[in-house]
Amino acid sequence: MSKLKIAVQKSGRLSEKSLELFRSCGIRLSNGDRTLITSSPNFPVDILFLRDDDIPHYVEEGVADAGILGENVVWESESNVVVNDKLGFGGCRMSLAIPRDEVYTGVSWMENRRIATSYPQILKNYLQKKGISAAIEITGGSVEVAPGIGLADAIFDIVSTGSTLMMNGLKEVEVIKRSEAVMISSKVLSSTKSEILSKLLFRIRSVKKASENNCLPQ
Ligand code: PRT
Ligand code: ZN
Repeated sequence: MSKLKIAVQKSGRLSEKSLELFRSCGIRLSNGDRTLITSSPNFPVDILFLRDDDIPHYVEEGVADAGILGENVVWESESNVVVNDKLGFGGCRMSLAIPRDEVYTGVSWMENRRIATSYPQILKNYLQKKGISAAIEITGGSVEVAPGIGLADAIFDIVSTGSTLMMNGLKEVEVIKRSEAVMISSKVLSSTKSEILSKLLFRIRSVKKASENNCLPQ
């Protein structure tokens, strides 16, 4: 029988919550370590554990049929997949930040500046839309240290509580997008797999609604 292959983050902020989502929908998963793949004994899904950055491409290519990841990663990849539902966890902002002591004069402050980010595509699209020309410095991790070490004048990064910015002497000046975990799927699913996905999304929506109405034990 055909199963729906769903990619989730192997180890990171969304991993536990993604697995919890399946459990809350009554989908049992074998408890083994997160090897590459695990299946469910009571629902036709296989779970694939991957780095989040690989998920859009794998879904686009049909290696996985669906995936759970931050919508920010989907935007950055500009991949051709369906974004189904927002899942209600992993919420964050994608913001521009500058050194605390700078006087911010609006987005034109960014003109001819260097902005460090690990989301160059989203930033490029935003700057283009605003008609701002700036140099984008692509950094893999620890973007927030870039101004302090003289690599950039500003950063574009994910913010949730704001404490990372604060600890690095930065202030948030523009919120460009708001992201959260989403379910994506391939544009070309067989009818059986589409049906499984619909059933899964129906369960997810019911669980979400029930918890919003506080009818489920938390
Ligand atoms: O290994 P892999 O590539 O799979 O994981 P990753 O390291 O790329 O991603 P991970 O696990 O850090 O984050 C997964 C997803 O969680 C992101 O793509 C976002 O959709 C979402 N998310 C939610 C966050 C945050 N909140 C968040 N606060 N991702 C990262 N952060 C980081 C941010 O980059 C910054 O360094 O936390 C810091 C800011 O947090 P505050 O609370 O100090 O503002
Ligand atoms: Zn990643």
